[in-house]
Amino acid sequence: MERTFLAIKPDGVQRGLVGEIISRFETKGFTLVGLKFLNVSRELAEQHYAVHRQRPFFAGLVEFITSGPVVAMVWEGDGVVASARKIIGATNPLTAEPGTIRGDFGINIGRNLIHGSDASETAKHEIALWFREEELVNWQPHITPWLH
Ligand code: FUP
Repeated sequence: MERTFLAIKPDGVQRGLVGEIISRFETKGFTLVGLKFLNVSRELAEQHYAVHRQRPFFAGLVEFITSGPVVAMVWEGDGVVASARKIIGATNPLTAEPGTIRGDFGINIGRNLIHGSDASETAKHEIALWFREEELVNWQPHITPWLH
């Protein structure tokens, strides 16, 4: 079963959007298999955003993601990587479609509320970076197997 890594960034937490954001994936029918609330270390932030190391916004990105607590999650389901990206919306909240998380709640590209893995391989790498294997719960909802 496919998994993705999602993180509600400090702005999502500060604005009280944790429940709203989690709801979108839960009501869609995906399965939560990992969840933690943490202050992100500079080391983890730099590893997570390593692909952006040469970009001008890298320092600001690391500064921001370490500025306050983050909700880190792993969600499971067929097609969850691509579907979660759709639910999240475009990187720039100003151009993200209404109905997406960023389209509904954001206006600033540097404060776009949530991270979602961009591909299955990236997801595997990010999950391993943020979670130990024993922190993930292997389970399947009994009543709605057809959702997956
Ligand atoms: P996304 O996959 O939609 O989260 O976006 P990217 O991986 O391209 O970018 C990672 C983060 O860098 C974004 F969430 C916001 C930040 N960013 C900027 O601050 N400025 C930019 O021009 C592009 C990205």
